[in-house]
Amino acid sequence: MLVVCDSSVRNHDPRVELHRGQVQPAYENSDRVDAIMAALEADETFELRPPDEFPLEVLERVHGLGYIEFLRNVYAEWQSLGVEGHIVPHVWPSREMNAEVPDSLFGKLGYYSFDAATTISAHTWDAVWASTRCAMTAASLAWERRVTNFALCRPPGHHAERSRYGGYSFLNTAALAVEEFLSLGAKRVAVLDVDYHHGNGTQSIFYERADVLTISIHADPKVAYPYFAGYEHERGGGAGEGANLNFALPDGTDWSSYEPVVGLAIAKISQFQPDALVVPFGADTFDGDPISTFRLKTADYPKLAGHISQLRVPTTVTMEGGYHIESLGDNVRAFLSRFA
Ligand code: OKP
Ligand code: ZN
Repeated sequence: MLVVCDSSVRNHDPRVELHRGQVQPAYENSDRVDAIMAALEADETFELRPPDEFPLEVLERVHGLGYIEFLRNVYAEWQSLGVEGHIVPHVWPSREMNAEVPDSLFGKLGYYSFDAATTISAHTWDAVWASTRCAMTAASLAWERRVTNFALCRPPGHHAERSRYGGYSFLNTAALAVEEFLSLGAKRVAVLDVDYHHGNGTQSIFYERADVLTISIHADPKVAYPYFAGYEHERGGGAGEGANLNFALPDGTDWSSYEPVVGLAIAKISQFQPDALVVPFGADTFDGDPISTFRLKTADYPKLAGHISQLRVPTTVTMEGGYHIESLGDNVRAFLSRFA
């Protein structure tokens, strides 16, 4: 299987994360990529290649221009303030406020984000731009060769909205893969998000679209991040009514309760008859994941992939979460091996 990857995704360095009232080492760190790379490099069935070049404007298929410019410039602006410490927003517009983009960097940080657990560092832009190029290159090659392949994206992307970052995500790699498929001639594209967390960004980007079916299987947002999206009553709006589907599962979900839901999602995708598929994959559904509560085992990932591969359409898997470093390489390889 082809793996599109770029070492510069290692250079996004959040260092710290605000977690349960403590500033602690970030769960989402570059050890994750190293673990996945080591596992795939050791297996000769995977062929690694770098991403292609793309013009920056491709990002406007998904993201707002003001947001793109903000992300490109935020670190330089931060440095010019002469401030110490990590770039973390501390104020957001409430629902009562009619927000406009403020001039102050601290105001802009709140305007363009939705949580305080997602920090920006010197090379965040280079990393997230490389990560999106991995996703778009993979989609383009999956389309051309009519195969399933893997974009080793980092950090995650599926929480990123059109103009807001959060949930460790800045640019929505899965959404950009969808748009790449559409630009190459796909008429309908499906997204099956199997990260532990709801893919709120991808949902919101395509919410009113009838040509993109978004399905996410995740922990119930009543008790799990992102809390404010991922409910089952969210079914798409306008022309996209019915083209978004959420499966919200309880703490402790294991393969025996996860698998039937995968079956429902696959049936729905089959009916939709997509020309291509994007699978934002998180290994944070794993039993040992430090920030999650599902109970999937390493041996369950090939079974999950087996269901998905029945769809038989050009498919790009984008890497999302997964924070149990010791098992991450094995889990990703186990999942991908069933497609290879
Ligand atoms: C990203 B992906 C506070 C908890 C914040 C954010 C979870 C983002 C998960 N430290 N949790 O979907 O794996
Ligand atoms: Zn996740």
